[in-house]
Amino acid sequence: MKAYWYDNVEGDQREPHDSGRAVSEEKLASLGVLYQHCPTIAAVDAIAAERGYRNRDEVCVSPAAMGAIYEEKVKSFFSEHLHEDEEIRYILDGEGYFDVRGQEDEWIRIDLVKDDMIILPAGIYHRFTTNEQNYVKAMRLFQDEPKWTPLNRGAEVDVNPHRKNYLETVV
Ligand code: KMT
Ligand code: NI
Repeated sequence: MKAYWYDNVEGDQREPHDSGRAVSEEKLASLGVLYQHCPTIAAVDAIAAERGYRNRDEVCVSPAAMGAIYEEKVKSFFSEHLHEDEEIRYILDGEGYFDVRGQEDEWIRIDLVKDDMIILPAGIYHRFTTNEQNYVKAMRLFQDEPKWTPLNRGAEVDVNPHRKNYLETVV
């Protein structure tokens, strides 16, 4: 895992967009974003058990796995959104970027590789993209039913109770 402020320079979302200014794991934690290195599935299982996550699936985001809809999917993952539940992702192979909004609403890019797990709190605005390798295989963990309805950023979602609760935890 490596995190840094996004450079906001025009260009493909899959480019690194590294401003050169690093963001620490402590800073991420202050936003409620938790990083875990899980070298084994046993380590993933332990976190899942601790947090009451009973279900999981795997997704492969690549042109080979998705065919013609790949580009469209990659664009849709990159629309800024939040969820009413935590989002937990564990990278099984390849690499991808999760961007999360910092306290002043600036983007922080989190570069995740194999064995990296990220836990995003409910209510944080974020987005995802593959990198220039166009390949990531990830495990999605969920508590009960798969429920990761993305609520796209907008006036209505800005006042969602989960958004409000989240903001209270960071200020
Ligand atoms: C998400 O939440 O955007 C995804 O599940 C994308 C694939 S998981 C790396
Ligand atoms: Ni999401």
